[in-house]
Formats: sequence, structure tokens, C-alpha cells
Amino acid sequence: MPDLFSQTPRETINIPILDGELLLVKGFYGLEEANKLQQELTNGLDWQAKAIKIFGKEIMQPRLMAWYGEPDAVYTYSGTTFAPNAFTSSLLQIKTDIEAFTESKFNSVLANLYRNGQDSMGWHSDDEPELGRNPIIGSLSLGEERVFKLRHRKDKTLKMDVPLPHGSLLVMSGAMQHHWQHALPKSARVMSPRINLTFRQVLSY
Ligand SMILES: O=C(O)CCC(=O)C(=O)O
Repeated sequence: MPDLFSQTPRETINIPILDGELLLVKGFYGLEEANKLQQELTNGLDWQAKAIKIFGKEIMQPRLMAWYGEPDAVYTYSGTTFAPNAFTSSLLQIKTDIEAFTESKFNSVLANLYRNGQDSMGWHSDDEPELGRNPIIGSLSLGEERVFKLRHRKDKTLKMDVPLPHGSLLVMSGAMQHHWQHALPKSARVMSPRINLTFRQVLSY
């Protein structure tokens, strides 16, 4: 249940952005629910260390990952193909809550576990063809607050930092993935773990 009995008020912020739509919902889950979900997902998901090839060399990605979804939601990301695990009950609950809020449907979720401040995600857009033309991405953050960075692909003066608190939901939609890239940089600060779930609708061809 999102935020019904918690003291954390839900706050929805429409972040003005050129060439896309960006919505941040602080307290999408209140503290107790967010803590519970973080613990369930930390213990219950099939976290994997994955390698990517850069200039022919295999290097480990600086985070753990897991892919869940309906059986045909096969997804290729950074040259890695993910066959989905079946949704767990926690993921199904979160999916239902985010679907109700966004009035959208999702058939898959990429889970990332940032173990500490040294784990990160490089610059990219969620623009794989299987996500369709203007995908809605529902991105839930649990755990340590990290900074989500955005930069416009053409106009290099357009940049934005969006801190993502525990229990918050970020919704990217419209033409965002065509015009913007995003990243989650490392931090020199000692940091506790953070889980991020990005719900997506993968089209099968
Ligand atoms: O951890 C985050 O907030 C970013 C995740 C992300 O960029 C992705 O899954 O494509």
C-alpha cells in the first residue's frame, strides 16, 4: 500500500524540462513500507554481477542487476540479453501500485543494486527499440539517496541533478529518452546500499 499509514507525506513535483516529461513523487512509499520493500528485495531478488564488453575487453558493471518480467519480455541492455525471472510478490505489488499511479502498464522491471558509493551507472538513454517510441519509465528508489543526473543530447548547457530519496518514484515520459541521457555517478562519500527498480513495457515483435 503506498503511503496510507505513514507519516511521510506524499509530494508530487512536476519538474519542468524541455523535450520530455519528468515527475518526482517523494514519499511514494512511506518510510516503513519503503524499509520493508528494500529488505525484501535485497534478500529476495536474484542479484547478478554482469560484465559488458568495452573495446573487446570484458569489464564488470559496477552494480548488481536482475531482470524480472512476463516470459516474453526479453530485453537487451548494453549488449547483454536478459531473459526475465518471474515477478516476485513484492515486485508485483510495486508494479500494481506504480501502474495505478501512472495509469500505464508494465511487463518488466530492471533492478539495480548499488552496494555503496563506488557503484554507479554510466550515461545512457532508455531508447532500446523494444521499449517503443516514447516509453514511460517508472523508477523507484529504495535506500541511500543518490543523485540522478540528466543531460540534453544536443544542447550541452541543459543539465539537471535530481536527488532521489528513499521511497521516491521518478516517472520519465514523453520524448525524454530521445533527447536526454541520464546517469547515476559514483560518490566519494561512504554510502549504504540503494536499490533502483525501473519498470518498463517491453514490446515483443
Ligand atoms: O539507478 C537509477 O536511478 C538509474 C537507473 C537507470 O538509469 C536505468 O535502469 O536505466
